[in-house]
Amino acid sequence: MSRYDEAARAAAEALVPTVIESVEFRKVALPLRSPFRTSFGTQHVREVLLLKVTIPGAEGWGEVVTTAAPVYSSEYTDGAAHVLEHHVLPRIGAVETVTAHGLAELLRPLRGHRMAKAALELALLDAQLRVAGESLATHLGAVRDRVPCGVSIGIPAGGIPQLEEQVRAYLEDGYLRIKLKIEPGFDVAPVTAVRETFGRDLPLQVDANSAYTLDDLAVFDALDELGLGLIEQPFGEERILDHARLAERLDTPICLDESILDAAGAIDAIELGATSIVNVKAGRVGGYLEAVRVHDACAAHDVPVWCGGMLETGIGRAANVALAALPNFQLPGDTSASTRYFAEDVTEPFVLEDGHLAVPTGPGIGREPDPRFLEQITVDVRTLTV
Ligand code: NPG
Repeated sequence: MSRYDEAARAAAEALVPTVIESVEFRKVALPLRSPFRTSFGTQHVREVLLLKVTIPGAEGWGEVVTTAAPVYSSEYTDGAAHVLEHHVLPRIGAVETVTAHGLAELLRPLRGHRMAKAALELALLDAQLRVAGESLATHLGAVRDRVPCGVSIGIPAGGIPQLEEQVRAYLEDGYLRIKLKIEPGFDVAPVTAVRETFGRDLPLQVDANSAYTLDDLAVFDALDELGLGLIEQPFGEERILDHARLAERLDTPICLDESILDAAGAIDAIELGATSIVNVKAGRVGGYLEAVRVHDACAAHDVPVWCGGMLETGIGRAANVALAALPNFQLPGDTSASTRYFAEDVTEPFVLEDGHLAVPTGPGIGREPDPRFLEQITVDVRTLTV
């Protein structure tokens, strides 16, 4: 048994199986401070489904990181609510007790829907850790008390001048690396401009969100000249070998995001030569516990990882920052401060200090939403008993 397996077993054994009394489904709409445009669309408001799990002795929170429409992946928010209500909760109701560490196995017969499952697992984990008096960071194996932060910049309506203004402002805020969203027609020119304006030393990477195909090699050959830290998810989620072909051709590392759905898939992609750096998002891989397994699998292959973001509220952000404190998170994440997204966050905000966010130390995720603010931004709320 590896060190990681032993640590995982010890962590799992620390939590006592519990009944789930109820799950609150709360859809909230948080206005974004500025629209966020990627190759798959523009978001003006972060509409997000929050889950509150009640167990004897505690409540816990989780965040469904889906988009409103199935444009990042096949999951979407109302679909996640449906699968949770009609398929996930009945399976939980059918067993006496559950523990966060057993949830993925219990739900294995339900294919996919990883973001929905991940949110429930997080809410249950948060509640169980509050009962146990342990922080999520400690539970997952964190080795740092603060994490270095990058920022992801959407495609600006105002073109290159506005992009450069945003890069300048984020660097002044202290962000340690810049990620630019690209799409066909907005790629080589803006990235070249940013490189020329801010110099070769600026830690810079790009994210295509699956928008290209192997017909676009000329774009990637040009990007390869720009000294980027990585190129993220150039091709479709299923196109693993295409990514391997591109990786073979370029000096710039290819980093997969959408394609990596679990630890076994991460190993496949690494061994096929399709990715040499991995973006870890807990929702995309079905939960924070599987995210740790992805982290461990990458570490075993000497592949560094970093923590992606899905415009999370303070709830998901708290958990992301805990995850990003694990040892193989070697690059700054998309774990930006609350003010990068929202005028007001649902929890105590995450504040950038010297380019870093502090890892929460309280029990569970270490943050609680403000009930009054939650009420103000709630679009829909209902409570289901299990
Ligand atoms: O800082 O949370 C953040 C955003 C980072 O670019 C980012 N997220 O494709 O990775 C992505 C993108 C995203 C955001 C995807 C929201 C889906 C929803």
